[in-house]
Amino acid sequence: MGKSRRTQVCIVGSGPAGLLLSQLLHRQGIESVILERRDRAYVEGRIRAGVLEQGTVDLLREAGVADRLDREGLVHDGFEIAGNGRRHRIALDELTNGKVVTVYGQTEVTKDLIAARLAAGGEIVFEAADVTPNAFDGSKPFVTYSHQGQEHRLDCDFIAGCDGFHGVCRQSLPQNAIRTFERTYPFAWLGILAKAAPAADELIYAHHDRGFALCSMRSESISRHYVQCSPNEDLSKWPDARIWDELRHRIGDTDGHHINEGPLLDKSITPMRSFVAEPMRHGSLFLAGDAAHIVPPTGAKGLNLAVSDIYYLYRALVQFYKQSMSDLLDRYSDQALARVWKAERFSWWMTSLLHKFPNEAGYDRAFENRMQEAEIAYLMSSRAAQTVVAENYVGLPF
Ligand code: FAS
Ligand code: PHB
Repeated sequence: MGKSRRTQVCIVGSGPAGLLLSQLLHRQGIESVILERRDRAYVEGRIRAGVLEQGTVDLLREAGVADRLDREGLVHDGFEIAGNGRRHRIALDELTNGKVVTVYGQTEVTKDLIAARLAAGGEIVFEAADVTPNAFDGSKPFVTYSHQGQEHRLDCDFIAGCDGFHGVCRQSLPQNAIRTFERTYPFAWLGILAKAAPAADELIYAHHDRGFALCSMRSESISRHYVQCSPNEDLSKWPDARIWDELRHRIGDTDGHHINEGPLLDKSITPMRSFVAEPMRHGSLFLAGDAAHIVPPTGAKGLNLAVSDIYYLYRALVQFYKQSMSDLLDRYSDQALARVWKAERFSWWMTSLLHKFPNEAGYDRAFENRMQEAEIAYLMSSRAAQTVVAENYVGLPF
């Protein structure tokens, strides 16, 4: 074994979960090292989430990384649902006594966190290969990895598995140590990032007979749109013109919003799944973010759930190091999962309500399609139903 050294918390993965945990711990004088498989450009270039709950904004402020977010983030106090030939605005602030969301790309959150970590002398080992968690059943875990041809061993007190759905940490757990729950959906999202003004001032979620569509944004000059497609879609069958045409059909160009075309900066397919691994702790290894759970992006919960996991894990680690207590660490998995499952429910419900489900062989979905239409009509007519949507969309309390 080559170089051997020690830190307090070894964080695997430099996505939002890993970076935010490292930054929050640093501000409490707790040392961490982040081991990241990819290079910095790849991590900063991934185009993903766009809507931040208030709890996420508050924690980014507490981490001292929200200056640009506060300058450039777009505060939204409502969004629209289109369906059954109508549109209805969900007035978030009115329905939740003033709560709102902020539109600010995950890529920007990641860039702000990486810049803050490096400016503070934080250590992010990019292009760390063969990262392997060891001895996490006991109190002397360590992580091995290779970097620039050199083997390394990093001894630590805790391992934070922030390495996403395809990461190594959850896969390193003994099969009988976790129980998983999964639902895959018979559709995906084709997402585009375009140099074009947004279709409207707020997001529009559309249920349509041709499939779901979502018009979102990143700024006044950058649009982020999605159309439902098949899970094994061939991107080459979706030239730009077809995407713009589908968006126009599904959203409906009417007064108050208009699909503005422009050059595409990105075009990609996002699979849709609901997934939870229980528990989120195994000995001195703690899973957080996509490493532990996945939601379909319809409810804009993925990034925000990663942040709430970090809120619980950060507080627990501070209690351990500052007060030599571990009850919050012992409660981490139950506390995080209680909020995860509520967000899983909302994301599953919003996905089931707004997407067009294909008829399966020998099963006619005519009744379910009418149920969708009836639920959308009820949602548009009931303040109580809109309040349920609004309080979940702005984010349930941590
Ligand atoms: P991440 O996956 O962001 O980060 C994990 C990190 O670990 C990555 O940098 C990875 O390279 C690294 N890693 C993996 N394996 C490793 C290993 N063995 N060793 C070291 N490092 C390793 N959410 C929304 O709310 N709205 C959206 O529109 C939305 N769109 C999405 C589109 C796509 C294509 C994907 C995949 C996800 C999307 N999400 C969306 C969810 C997404 O935002 C996640 O919830 C968020 O990135 C979770 O952050 P992390 O848990 O940090 O995981
Ligand atoms: C986005 O802007 O990428 C976005 C917004 C809301 C969602 C999903 C994605 O529900």
